[in-house]
Amino acid sequence: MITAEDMTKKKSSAAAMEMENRYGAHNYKPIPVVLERGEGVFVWDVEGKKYFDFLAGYSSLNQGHCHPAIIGTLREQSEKLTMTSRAFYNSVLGEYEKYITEYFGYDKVLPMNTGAEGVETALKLCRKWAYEKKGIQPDKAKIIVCEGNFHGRTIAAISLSSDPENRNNFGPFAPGFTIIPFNDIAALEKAITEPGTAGFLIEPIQAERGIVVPDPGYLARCKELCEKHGVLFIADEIQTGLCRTGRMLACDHEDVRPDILILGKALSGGTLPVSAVLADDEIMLCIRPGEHGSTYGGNPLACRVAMAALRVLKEENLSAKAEFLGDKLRNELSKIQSGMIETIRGKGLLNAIVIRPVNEKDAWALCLALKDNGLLAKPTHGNIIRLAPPLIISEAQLYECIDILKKTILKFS
Ligand code: IF1
Repeated sequence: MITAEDMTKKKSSAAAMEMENRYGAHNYKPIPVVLERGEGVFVWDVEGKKYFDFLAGYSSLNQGHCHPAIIGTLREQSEKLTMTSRAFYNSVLGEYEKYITEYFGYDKVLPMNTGAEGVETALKLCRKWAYEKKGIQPDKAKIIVCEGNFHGRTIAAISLSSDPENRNNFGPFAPGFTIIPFNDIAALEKAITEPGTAGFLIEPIQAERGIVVPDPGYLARCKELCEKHGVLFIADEIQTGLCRTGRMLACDHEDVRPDILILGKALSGGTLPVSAVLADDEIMLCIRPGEHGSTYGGNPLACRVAMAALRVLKEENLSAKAEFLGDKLRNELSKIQSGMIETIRGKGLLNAIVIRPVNEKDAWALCLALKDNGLLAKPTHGNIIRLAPPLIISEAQLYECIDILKKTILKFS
């Protein structure tokens, strides 16, 4: 039983973990650390221990924890007007819509909240366009996706997933999706000719799968095939976008302009859920008043914060930083002489170490040891450890982290 006094006194990590275990759903298995404060690349646990954050909120913290410009904007707008719903206009939304559409070069934006809502919005836009512009038979639209994808946890997003863990006992699933191998042009060439094909939804790098980077030229070839067959190229840049891979968008590495662009996570600089779907009028105007939306989509607080978060990306030149420091990180990690390291891979500051378990020392055990040494990371899919710090990390801080990684891995080997 947690007493009222328990709730007020400063919680120890153990007490906080026990409270989550007792009162919260068990839909996660976190690394056993209880964070209380964040600033830049650092977080502190409730006992005051300091860590480098090498997960950065799954790339929602590209600008770092509690960025002063973003928090200042959040604070100012939060004392003025936070929410109107879209039943009325508000004084910020139009300014934000102009800002973000000019920032990325699209006619229009549809503002949502979570990444999954952004993906759902893109799927609905693609289907609407298929029936109303491409003339596909009602309810016959097909959208091609890639094996190993992660596009969220909604019923549609898991319907197009190939991962049993995301799907198991959540059926029945939504129809209309074709799964092909990632990084396989021949597979797309074949699937894209299927009658009713309307869209191709892809993560430019498969992050959740373990930072799987496709061959150079793959994205550009996919876009060419989509143009040739009148199929929409839909880029899920929720995790790869916003400077994470060394360009504003991962698609920019190959000069690919998505027909529908989905953003999320760092769009708010890690303050609150903000997502956005961008497209040109021919696609975006297929949705008419009353056909789609959400309670919080386009609220004035989210709009102000998103503009501040986007401004920071450019003003602090974070894509160039991610490119420069990412190369350093991969180069230094590849020098570590350890049988535990199978592969180092990534782009910009979206990287992973694939671990070869030595005895019972696996990726989880290594992450616990890294935690003890002051660096927080977490395995994805078994023995792959994602390494994705805030992009504002300095070169000196990066080298401190490389030393922690090296020391910890060598101690394991
Ligand atoms: C969890 C993963 C990462 C995403 C892409 C859409 C979404 C995500 C490419 C949905 C969200 C998050 C979800 C979070 C952990 C994290 C994750 F492991 F689940 F897959 F980052 F790799 N498209 N990814 O990465 O966005 O609705 O969450 O805002 O569910 O555990 P969301």
